[in-house]
Amino acid sequence: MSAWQAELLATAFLPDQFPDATVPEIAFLGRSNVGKSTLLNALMGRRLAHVSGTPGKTSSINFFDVRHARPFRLVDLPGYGFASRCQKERARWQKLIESYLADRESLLLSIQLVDFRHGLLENDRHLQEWTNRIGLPVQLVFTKVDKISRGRRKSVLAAYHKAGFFSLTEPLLVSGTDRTGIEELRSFIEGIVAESRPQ
Ligand SMILES: Nc1nc2c(ncn2[C@@H]2O[C@H](COP(=O)(O)OP(=O)(O)O)[C@@H](O)[C@H]2O)c(=O)[nH]1
Ligand SMILES: [Mg+2]
Repeated sequence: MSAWQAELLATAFLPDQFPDATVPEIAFLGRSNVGKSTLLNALMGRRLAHVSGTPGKTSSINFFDVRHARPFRLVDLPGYGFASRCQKERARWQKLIESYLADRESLLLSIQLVDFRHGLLENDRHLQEWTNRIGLPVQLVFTKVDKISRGRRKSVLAAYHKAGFFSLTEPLLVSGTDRTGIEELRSFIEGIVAESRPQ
């Protein structure tokens, strides 16, 4: 399997800027700096998403069209948990994310990214409770696994299992840097799209 052919379709700062919901969508969300842009770029095989050393920069939702036998979209949601954003800006951004996740009829699944070194932090858990309450399926994906040695990964994951979380299937372990788990995540997403009803 090779990288997907993808292109940026739309950037939305407001719900009325969302493109028509004509294609199945997979949304990516996580705390700022979790490695979301790096992962999206690894999946798409192109630097379409902006990688930043400064967390909390992106406040728009970006829609990427993936060319495929069954076309679908990857949706890059703004990172959460960045405290120093001003309150008004934070409220706008929360409304934007929530209106997308709660109302988007073409949304199949959201992929929640969590840094493998930290596990689920308080705002990750709040998001899990909220998505669970609105009935949105969530797949957990742990990022930056290259920062933990192979030998330790199993016990780290077991500790997170013990602490508890919601995930559609067993969490996937990925690294956008050394490409661990990228092919598995691609197949997982293609499987979700293949199982979905035609729109
Ligand atoms: N070691 C390691 N660093 C990563 C990985 N993914 C991202 N980073 C670094 O983490 C920082 C934030 O990455 P970015 O993709 O912009 O995160 P985002 O804010 O979630 O979009 C950057 O300095 C990246 O180089 C990874 O898989 N492994
Ligand atoms: Mg980013």
